[in-house]
Amino acid sequence: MCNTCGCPEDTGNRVTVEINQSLLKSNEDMAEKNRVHFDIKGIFVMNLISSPGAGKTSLLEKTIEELSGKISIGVLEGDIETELDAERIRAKGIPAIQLTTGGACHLESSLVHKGFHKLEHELNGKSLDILFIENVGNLVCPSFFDLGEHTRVVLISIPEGHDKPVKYPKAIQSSDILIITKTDLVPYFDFDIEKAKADALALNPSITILTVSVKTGDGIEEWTDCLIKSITLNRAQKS
Ligand SMILES: Nc1nc2c(ncn2[C@@H]2O[C@H](COP(=O)(O)OP(=O)(O)OP(=O)(O)O)[C@@H](O)[C@H]2O)c(=O)[nH]1
Ligand SMILES: [Mg+2]
Ligand SMILES: [Zn+2]
Ligand SMILES: [Zn+2]
Repeated sequence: MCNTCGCPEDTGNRVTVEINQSLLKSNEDMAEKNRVHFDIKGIFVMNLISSPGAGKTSLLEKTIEELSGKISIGVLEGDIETELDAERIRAKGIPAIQLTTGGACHLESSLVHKGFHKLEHELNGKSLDILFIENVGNLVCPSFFDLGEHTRVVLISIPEGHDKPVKYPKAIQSSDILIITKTDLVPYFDFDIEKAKADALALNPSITILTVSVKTGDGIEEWTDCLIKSITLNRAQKS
């Protein structure tokens, strides 16, 4: 794990380990506050994590196309630099706040807290059914930082290779849903979907696994059904 993010490192340096633990603890405290904020407002929140380019924003664009008019959606877009992803979401008519970390390789709950209040201000009293948080493209560090989400979703795309679940176990173990993306590319890569699924289930037996392609639309209905069910279940649990 990298030095800048505060994730645990095997440096043998007790001071570094203590600082990192305190950083993670303060992140967890703020994540709990975020969850309370979300629950008071009745908003179901998903945190999307993946390597750069696995297809997080593309999946959000497709989801918006399928569900806008049926449910109200908001997005917090995490990136190191630029407003590009937030602009892509806004172009679909959905409110989006860009969270730029200025170098940090993951989102932290304090930045999400600020972003959520900014989004609320923009919404001007309008409620949301679901808030997506797109994390910084990175399959390592975002796994260690709770943002206050209800559900964490990890995306692994076909070009990345089927060994990614075993090589990045924390991403699988800390997530509720695994989405294997870009399945239209299966003919061009040696990606064994059944192996990736079996490895993910061995690491996390309760993980839900979906396969999608935003290019062909394969698996998108299962994904949007899963979203609607999650929103409904979250509401029933909180009422
Ligand atoms: N063939 C194919 N390409 C896809 C699919 N989904 C996304 N892409 C392409 O993959 C590239 C990256 O997609 P993004 O949605 O920007 O990926 P991301 O995970 O949001 O990337 P970062 O925010 O930079 O981490 C783009 O060129 C997309 O067009 C898919 O289902 N099939
Ligand atoms: Mg993106
Ligand atoms: Zn890092
Ligand atoms: Zn607040």
